[in-house]
Amino acid sequence: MSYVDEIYDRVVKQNPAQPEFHQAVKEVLDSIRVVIEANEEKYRKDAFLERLTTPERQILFRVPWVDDKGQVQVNNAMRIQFNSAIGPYKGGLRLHPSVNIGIIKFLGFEQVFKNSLTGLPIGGGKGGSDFDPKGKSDREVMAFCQSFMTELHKYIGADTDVPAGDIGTGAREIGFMYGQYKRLTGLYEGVLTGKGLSYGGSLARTEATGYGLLYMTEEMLKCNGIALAGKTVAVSGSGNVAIYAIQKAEQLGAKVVTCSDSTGWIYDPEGIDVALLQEVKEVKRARLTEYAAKRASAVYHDKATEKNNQWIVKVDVALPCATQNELNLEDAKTLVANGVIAVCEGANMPTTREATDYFQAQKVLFVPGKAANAGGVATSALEMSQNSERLSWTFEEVDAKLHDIMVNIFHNIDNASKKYGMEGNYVAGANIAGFLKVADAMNAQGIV
Ligand code: NDP
Ligand code: 2IT
Repeated sequence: MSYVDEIYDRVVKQNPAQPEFHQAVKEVLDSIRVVIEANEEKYRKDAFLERLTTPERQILFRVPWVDDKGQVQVNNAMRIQFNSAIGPYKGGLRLHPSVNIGIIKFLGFEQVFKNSLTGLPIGGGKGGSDFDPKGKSDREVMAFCQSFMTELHKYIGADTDVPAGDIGTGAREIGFMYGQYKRLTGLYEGVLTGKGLSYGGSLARTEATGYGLLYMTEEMLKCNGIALAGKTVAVSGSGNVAIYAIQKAEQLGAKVVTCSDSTGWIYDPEGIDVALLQEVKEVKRARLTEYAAKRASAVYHDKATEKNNQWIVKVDVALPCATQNELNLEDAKTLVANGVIAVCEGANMPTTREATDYFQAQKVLFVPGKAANAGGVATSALEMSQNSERLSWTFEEVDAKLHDIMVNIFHNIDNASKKYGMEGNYVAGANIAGFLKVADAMNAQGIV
């Protein structure tokens, strides 16, 4: 059996009941097979793939906190420090009831290659908890965040591991966590990114993932002879990534006609009103029904009563920005039948493997999340730089750097796809280009 296949079997056996982790590993291994098999004995002797697919460290802990009724609650939490070959562990913290070790491991594994693609010195990690911030009071969220950080602070630091936001972790949660870290350690340092602007955050970090996704989409379309302006776009999600993806798409002349949350989705043929969406989601933390109630052109579809989702709408470009495996083969077939040209992933692994393969077989331009959503973590790395030099850059400076980084990532993955004989396969290009830098650093540092 080939080394790559052996390793996939090993990962499945050693990490039972972690389908998302298996899925992420399989996609990377399938892409880098061509690199590994050119030098298989050396990689095998060094147990290279065993090391690549096994986190350097996994920290599991409980988070006790007291709710508003005086009842003690206990959540499970974790931080996976996956790979530090090219820099301190870097990656978000997810707060969502679906969080488990397999999901955080898949996210940490993806982060290793994503962070490598940014060209910046950041290793890969991820963390989170099955705590659900939805419906909790600010005091309850603070109680959770303080207890979470009381344990996590032992393992992180500006030069060791720098967490950030992800699903359920936004500016409010990062603020509470930062305050507790500072109180426990006495250090005023860049240990978290996505901080508020008044205490070390970077301008444009809030917008970065969504904006970066659109810079990537625009460059990729341009290099394929297609203009983004004038195109119709479907976005899923209505959180941090989705909101700023919609805003930038509209600034670049596209019309975004959908967005969603976990309970329903909006079809708005006039184009999503971003200011209204921000008011509903960022200020009121409300459901999309409130958007529909205030916007005459919007139609609300309830997921509890309707089986369909936003992928049934006829669009040129689809940008899944909610969560993993939210776009399946059936959705892909509908999008292709409706003439979709491009799919770029704002979320992490939102497209199932079957749907990804179908898009590629149908010649739909497809950019995977580890390249397309890398603008968020790249701007986090820019926040780290600003914190280290005790300076802050203007919005325009950070945005210009973000734009350059996304354009560079596109050309890097495009070139890798060509070099390895898979022109236009940006999945293979991203996995190979991301892998090569990490592999080089791991090889140079010996068996550690
Ligand atoms: P938010 O928590 O801000 O928003 C998440 C959005 O997705 C919400 O609209 C949420 O709806 C919806 N959603 C979440 N889980 C589900 C689910 N299980 N089913 C249906 N809808 C769901 O998160 P972000 O926007 O930050 O993250 C979105 C995606 O982007 C994630 O995959 C994340 O890992 C990825 N990402 C985020 C980056 C960042 O900088 N924030 C950087 C790179 C990638 P509801 O409110 O109803 O739960
Ligand atoms: O998935 C991701 O890249 C993020 N959630 C952002 C991580 C970061 O460190 O900014």
